[in-house]
Amino acid sequence: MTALSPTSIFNPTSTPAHSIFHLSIFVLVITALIFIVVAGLLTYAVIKFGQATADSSHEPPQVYGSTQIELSWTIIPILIVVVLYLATAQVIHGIQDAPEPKTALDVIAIGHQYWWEFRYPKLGIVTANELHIPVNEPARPTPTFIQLLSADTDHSFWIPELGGKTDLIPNHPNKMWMDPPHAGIFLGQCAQYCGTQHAKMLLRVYVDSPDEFAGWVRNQQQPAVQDASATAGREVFEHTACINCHTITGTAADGRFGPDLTHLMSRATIASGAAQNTPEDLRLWIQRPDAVKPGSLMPAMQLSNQDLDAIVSYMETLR
Ligand code: HEC
Ligand SMILES: [Cu+2]
Repeated sequence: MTALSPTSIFNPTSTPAHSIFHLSIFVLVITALIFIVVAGLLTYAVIKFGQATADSSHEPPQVYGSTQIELSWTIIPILIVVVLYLATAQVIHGIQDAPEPKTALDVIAIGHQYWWEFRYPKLGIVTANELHIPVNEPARPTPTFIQLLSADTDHSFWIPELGGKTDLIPNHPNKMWMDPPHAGIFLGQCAQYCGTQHAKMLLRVYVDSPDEFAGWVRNQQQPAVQDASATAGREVFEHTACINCHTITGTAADGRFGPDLTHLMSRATIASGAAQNTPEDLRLWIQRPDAVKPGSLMPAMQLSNQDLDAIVSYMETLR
């Protein structure tokens, strides 16, 4: 198969995605067989007996109250349903009750209108929208176990190639896991309508080689760099309401309503994939978030051009 979309459900790359894919093919085959048998019998009957004739001897024999026929149309469907039920229950059990190995990576994903917060409690990392996880190696399994929470309303976490869709429900922690066998970028999206900007609530998962992942972790664990060339922008930032909604470690900013910006430049996109992380898009975003994502919960801060430029230069130093 070529040219599959990056969010194709037909290209499973992780154990849970594989078992869901196989189950869906199995269900599809059984239902296709039922369709062929029923449609075949129907076509046969229409062709054989569809023609009205004056001679009523053409009518097939009429059967009344056959226990045999009634048993067969009761038992066969029951068997089919039992088989489908058992196959589904086995897959659900295999995914939901998989034991978490000691070497697994723990992540907490929190859905917000309209962005994703990712916390790595054991590593002391907080980031947004772009999730980094290590490749799973059979020799030393490092699957990623994700606890799913919500800060406001219902969302749904779905990376079709890596795992099934799982909801993030307020006050009801859910979990899911994935064990991708090779590196790459996997895309996904919020799959539960959560408000105006639900469609621009994209997800990006970087599956890194062990070395790349260790490097990423080291960088994320550093406090924000204090770059002397950006002091002016930092001043403006620290004296604006930005700090009530955003965190930058090592500064006065410790808000949690919006994404952590400590390592903003380590992300390829901003605003949950709504724009690329370029100086131009970043400037536009800070000036008028609505131009990028109408209805987003970040307000336009009415900064002067000078302050805006200073803040953007400051943001560019947050590697
Ligand atoms: C009322 C809270 C609030 C204030 C004040 C605020 N922001 Fe935001 N900001 C948000 C929210 C919420 C998002 C996420 C929006 C989305 O993706 O839908 C965001 C997103 C961002 C992003 C994109 C981050 C990413 O990784 O996607 C940047 C950069 C940003 N804000 C910078 C600023 C700056 C600079 C200021 C001050 C001039 C500011 N914000 C003021 C709430 C706020
Ligand atoms: Cu959502």
